[in-house]
Amino acid sequence: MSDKSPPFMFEREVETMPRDSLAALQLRRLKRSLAYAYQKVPHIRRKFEAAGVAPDTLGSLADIARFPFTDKADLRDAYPFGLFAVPREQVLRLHASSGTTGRPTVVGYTRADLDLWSDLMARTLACAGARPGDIVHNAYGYGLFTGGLGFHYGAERLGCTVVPVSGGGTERQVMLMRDFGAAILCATPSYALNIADIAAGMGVDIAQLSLRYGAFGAEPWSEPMRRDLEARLGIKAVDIYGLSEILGPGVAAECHVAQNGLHGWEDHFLFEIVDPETLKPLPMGKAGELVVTTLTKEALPMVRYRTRDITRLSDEPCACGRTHVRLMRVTGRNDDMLIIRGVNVYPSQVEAVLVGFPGLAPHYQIVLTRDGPLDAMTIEAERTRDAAGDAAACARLAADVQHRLKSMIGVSCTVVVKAPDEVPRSQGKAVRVRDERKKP
Ligand code: DLL
Repeated sequence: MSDKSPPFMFEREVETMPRDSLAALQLRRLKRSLAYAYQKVPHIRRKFEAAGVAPDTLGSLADIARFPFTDKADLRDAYPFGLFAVPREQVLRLHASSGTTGRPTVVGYTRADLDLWSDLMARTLACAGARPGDIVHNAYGYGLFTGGLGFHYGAERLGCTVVPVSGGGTERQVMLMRDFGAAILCATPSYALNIADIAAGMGVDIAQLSLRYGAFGAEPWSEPMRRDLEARLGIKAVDIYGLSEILGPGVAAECHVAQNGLHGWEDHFLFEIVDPETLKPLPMGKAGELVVTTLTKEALPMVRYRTRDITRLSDEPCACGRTHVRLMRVTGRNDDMLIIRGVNVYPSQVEAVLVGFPGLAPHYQIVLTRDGPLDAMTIEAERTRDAAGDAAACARLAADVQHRLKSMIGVSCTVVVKAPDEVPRSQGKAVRVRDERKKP
């Protein structure tokens, strides 16, 4: 491919549509989707009535701000199928969140939804650099989590050869990637790192294999982590975003061309950013909470779903030629934000300081404890194999990291440097925070 040829796209016409045509398409679809949700889902109808709005009062995209939000509590209250807009018999697939706090969140898909999902995942993978004919090594977990099957059907739709390996059995994963000649690795960034470590331990240099791109998402990660993964795996690492309540993966994807923000698939979703406190819409470019309305979903239409994810949008032209708005990285969920002695901290900010720090491996956990009336934060980091392991050297390294964290994010914490392999490894979404505050 010469530098001048446009990048491959799965649906070029819609992905490069002029923004005014895209807005007109969104408005048409939004009107239809609001009317559909109102008619088919009593819970949504009641919410609209309580807010004094009806679908036919929407004249412009901005009018969406008058409609009520939906959030996780709506899904939980309607557990398991209460928000479905179609009879259960028309739902061909269910997925669910792990539900660490109470009932899981259940989502459903009609045949048309599954088709749409495959198309959007084919677009997502192409955006990330995959081509028909590529071998796609899919290490996202298969099961109720949307990652595994989402990537699986998208890769097939694009015309790739899928290796449905799921998470775990990491040594075997390395062997299969090498022997089959994987071109695309799909995994959470933390699991990709685990794969890189295990490969190194096996004496396999993944950077020398045929791998070209990593499609990494399902958890927040940082630019230093991207650089680390790219160097170790010899790939371009691309960020993929999505959430089950809206679809699963396939809501937004970074392009391998610019690697600078994730194109949200605006022909199927309406994106808003609101102030997380006042819930008022924020203008393009301002950071706040991402709110998504589905424009074409059948089984589970969502109106103004509060993702709790913090990001900002950009409608600046992108080097890849796609016109769809970009999510400029997702820092993490509002609920993931830690408040340590009055300072707001996201785990991904801590990660950005730790990854690439001389002498540290890119593995960490944040432990929260009580120190009298105050919350205290301890960072458990891990030294690299070639860093000195004596107590004095570890204490010096810990002090350096502590100092850097204080100057970069303004937070005072304790850093403990552990021996190689002592920080737990991830096989899916990494557990970044261990909250020991509630324990007696
Ligand atoms: O994580 C869907 C997915 C699978 C996305 C595979 C990408 C790749 P849930 O399990 O419902 O769905 O979790 C959704 O994970 O609201 C974010 O808080 C977080 N998240 C997902 N992708 C990213 C990302 C899948 N790229 C929740 N960056 C979302 C930061 C992410 N956070």
